[in-house]
Amino acid sequence: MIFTKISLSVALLLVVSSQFTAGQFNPNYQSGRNTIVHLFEWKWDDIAAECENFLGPNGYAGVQVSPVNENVVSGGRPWWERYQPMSYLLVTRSGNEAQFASMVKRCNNAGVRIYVDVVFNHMAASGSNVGTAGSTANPDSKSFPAVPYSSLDFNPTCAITNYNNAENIRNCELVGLKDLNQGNSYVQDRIVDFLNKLISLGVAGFRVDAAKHMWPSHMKIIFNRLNNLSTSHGFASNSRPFIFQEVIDMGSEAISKYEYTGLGTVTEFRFSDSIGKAFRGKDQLRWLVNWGTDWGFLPSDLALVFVDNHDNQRGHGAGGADVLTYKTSKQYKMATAFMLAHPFGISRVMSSFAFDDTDQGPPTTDGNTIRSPSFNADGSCNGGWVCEHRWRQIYNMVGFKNAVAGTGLQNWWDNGSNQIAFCRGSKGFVAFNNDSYDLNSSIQTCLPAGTYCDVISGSKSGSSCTGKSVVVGSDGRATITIRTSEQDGVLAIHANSKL
Ligand code: AAO
Repeated sequence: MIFTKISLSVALLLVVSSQFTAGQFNPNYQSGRNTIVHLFEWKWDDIAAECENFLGPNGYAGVQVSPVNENVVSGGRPWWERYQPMSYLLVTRSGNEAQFASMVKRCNNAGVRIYVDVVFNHMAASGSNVGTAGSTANPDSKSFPAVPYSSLDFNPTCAITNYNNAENIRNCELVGLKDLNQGNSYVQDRIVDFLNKLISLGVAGFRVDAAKHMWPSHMKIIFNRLNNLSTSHGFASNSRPFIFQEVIDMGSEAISKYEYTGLGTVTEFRFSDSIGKAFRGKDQLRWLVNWGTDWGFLPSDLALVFVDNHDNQRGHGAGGADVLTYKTSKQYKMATAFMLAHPFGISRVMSSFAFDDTDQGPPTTDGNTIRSPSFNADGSCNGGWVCEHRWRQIYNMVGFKNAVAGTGLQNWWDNGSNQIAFCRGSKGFVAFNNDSYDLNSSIQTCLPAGTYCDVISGSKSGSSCTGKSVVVGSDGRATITIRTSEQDGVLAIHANSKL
């Protein structure tokens, strides 16, 4: 009898905990939406308006927002001050708690989910001692009274010096940031309270900063204690927060990304590196025929993929000269179009502010207050904001990805070099030309006969197309032309761009 009771409760526990972990892989998108955009350093009020005016209407699924909790105020206001927590009060240069709560609500109502970049590996480094909510701390003595944390809550002081040693990576300080001990139950409580508060405000999940620097066994305890997503914010009951962990694993260090895949999805930095090399011409595009796990990537549903992120676009993290950014716009748009056309991975689009100096913070009105983006007649941004997500070639491919959802890749075509094309079921077709000569060939598009608007060179507007039109014959074939003189090296047509 006792035995049955115990085994029953063990079984129940197993069911419950497996449900918990299983849910953390689902991005909780609203239906028909498939792409996250990182609105790096945007203010909450501006994100709310962007959800309503642009992201919702253009089919974006979610926004990764910059860290929401109080950070240190650093001289010159570099962007990276936000990765130095002072407390878990929700006050930053992006806005306060009321503004954050209002943004989450307005975005959910617009069909767009919010994912918070959460920093709980560490607290601020020595240096400044005042935060964006006015809290003071003494990082030198590991005293953060606004949490409160004391020296008892941190690992002993030592520096990360050896990426071939897991203990050093996880128990020592990343660039001098005071290293919290997530094995400590008091620290776990503070982190769980912080994350559950965000869940109560309606967020859909978390980007876990510096996950590589924390023990997976500690993170598992924390994630399993998170509440289900809030049904009052429109999530299905029993939905688990989506987790994507920042783990840089290029294949040559002590820590493997596979140590984290039991907990949630993981950022796939090899994707960023490989796609940059390919579209910079260091790899022929024809080799992309087996793009995916054959390239050393995580399985598709575990891989959070991107062309660039806020670190590697400016040489931080796993940054290399091969990473493509807005600064190399033709190749960047091609790589982004490939990411969004291809079925591999959970895709994230980067949205940057322009910078020359890699420490430079976002545009401001007075050196401190973040400036709101303003918009040109064609919808693009100005005022120092690049807004890649508002580039036609990018947002129209977000629409392409939505239109072809659920289909596989088929009918791969290439010219033996840098001209490639493929179909997504009978819903979409895309072609790329990265050769130094024109593409002009008859290719199978897999689409029903008709005239389609190329969503790269223009957009469908009523019954006409502002860009190139493509005529698909009754055999599914079409003459595809991408000249080297054109602004873009891509052509894309899909079910919803039929004229
Ligand atoms: C700032 C100052 C520092 C100062 C510090 C404290 O810049 O000079 O000491 O404050 O006062 C961001 C900035 C930092 C900034 C920090 C705090 O990037 O510059 O420090 O805020 O304000 C590692 C981590 C990874 C981390 C990345 C930047 O593993 O988690 O460094 N990214 C996240 C955030 C990031 C943030 C933090 C973490 C901290 O996205 O924005 O920092 O919250 C190897 C390792 C990687 C390691 C890199 C960099 O990478 O594998 O794990 O990333 O080294 O050290 C090839 C290899 C690749 C290798 C790379 C570089 O690509 O394939 O594996 O080379 O060697």
